[in-house]
Amino acid sequence: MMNSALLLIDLQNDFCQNGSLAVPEGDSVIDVANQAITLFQKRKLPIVASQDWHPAEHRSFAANSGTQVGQIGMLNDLPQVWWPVHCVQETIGAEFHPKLHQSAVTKIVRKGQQIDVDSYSAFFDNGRRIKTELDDWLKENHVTRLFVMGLATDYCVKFTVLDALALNYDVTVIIDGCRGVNLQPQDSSNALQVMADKGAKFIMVKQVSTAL
Ligand code: VGL
Ligand code: ZN
Repeated sequence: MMNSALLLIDLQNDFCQNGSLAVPEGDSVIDVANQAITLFQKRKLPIVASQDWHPAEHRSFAANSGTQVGQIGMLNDLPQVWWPVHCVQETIGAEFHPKLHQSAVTKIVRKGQQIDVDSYSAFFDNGRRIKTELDDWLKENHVTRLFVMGLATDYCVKFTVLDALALNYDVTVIIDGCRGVNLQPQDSSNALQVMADKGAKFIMVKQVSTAL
């Protein structure tokens, strides 16, 4: 028997329309998230949401590192894409999308608080030095199977899925619930390919109820 949880990645205003790091069609996944939430709620299964949660001084922000948005540099010995200011703690941009049924969320996991390291994955920072509370929480709740969706396919969804697989979770990506930044046009399709190569399964949200 595998215990499933829904893992919603960064469904926050700054990644949606008019946000500072708006993902193309980002808003369209909110409705998909709500459909999945209803299914998990009915079965009393956990619903976890990650939240990108940066201090205003975060060094992944181009403005704080004297760099250009979208360029790549180094931060603390790690390759770093320079981002616009986004998901600053306690701002509207960091809040979940207003249409998300967030009262159904069982657990919120915040990431990216450390000023000099980015944190795409909901499990670890990009240097894999610090673990968030996600893995321990899932283990305490006997979760072995994750249904993952959200923003952005080519960053936070990708790295969360790869870490989940490395931690031996059974991982299914709800593909119509994901959208990517696509700094390069193929970034999201490449990310999905890497996830598949490492063992992730893909389904559409309408197939979730029979997969549970
Ligand atoms: C994300 C870039 C920077 C994401 C977060 O949620 O995919 N991308 N911070
Ligand atoms: Zn971020």
